[in-house]
Amino acid sequence: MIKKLAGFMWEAVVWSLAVVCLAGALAGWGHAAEVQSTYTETFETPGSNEGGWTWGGDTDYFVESNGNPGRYLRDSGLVTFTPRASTSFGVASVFTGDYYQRNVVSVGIDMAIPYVSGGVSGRTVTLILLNDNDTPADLSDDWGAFKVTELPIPPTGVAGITGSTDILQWIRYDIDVPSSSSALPEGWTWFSRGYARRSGPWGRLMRDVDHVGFILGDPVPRYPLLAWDVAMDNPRITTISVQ
Ligand SMILES: [Ca+2]
Ligand SMILES: [Ca+2]
Ligand SMILES: [Ca+2]
Repeated sequence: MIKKLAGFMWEAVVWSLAVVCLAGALAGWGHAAEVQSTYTETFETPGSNEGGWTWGGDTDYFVESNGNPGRYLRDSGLVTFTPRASTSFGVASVFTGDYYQRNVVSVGIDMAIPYVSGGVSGRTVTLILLNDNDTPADLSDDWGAFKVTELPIPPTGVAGITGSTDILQWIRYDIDVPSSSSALPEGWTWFSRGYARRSGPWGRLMRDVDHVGFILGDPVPRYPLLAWDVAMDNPRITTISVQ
């Protein structure tokens, strides 16, 4: 009998909670809530690399600890003017696709520069978004836009060593993407590899982004060729949905 009564009371509690929830839902009727959500590739699961993030060479490797936090992707043998942390060409993922429909508000990444062979002061991070013109294997006809931010690239060098592992100086970057803008947003510049298309509608780019990249510098000036040791963790994309 006591058990039965307890069960009944529990049921009553559940029902009253349900009514409270219903009342809350009714009170909020007509007020759509904007919910912001971020997808992050933390690299914590071995073998997981949504979007095929790479430093562009073929010498990327995963390090098990001292990321931001945990596992991260590093390239210690990169020789280039401007390293780029990017998705792989031809790989569809949560980081690419229809930014307009998904209401993308920003993309982000954490980066560190354990070593570089020359001076890089004054450089800032650039975000580039490209459409592959439906030919992912042919980079010459890609087009899109980039934004040179005012965010300095990470400090160079390591903060120390634990055991045999570097302690890196991680910097977090989140860069706005005005996916619902009707024209090229302020601060953005059109990009075309082949000069066949010097510009394109921003709306068309936002509906079909095939490639996302974070460049350690401005893509336009000519920098000296340098040897780099670079690291990335937590590439992410933030969207807003109305519920
Ligand atoms: Ca990680
Ligand atoms: Ca292409
Ligand atoms: Ca496409």
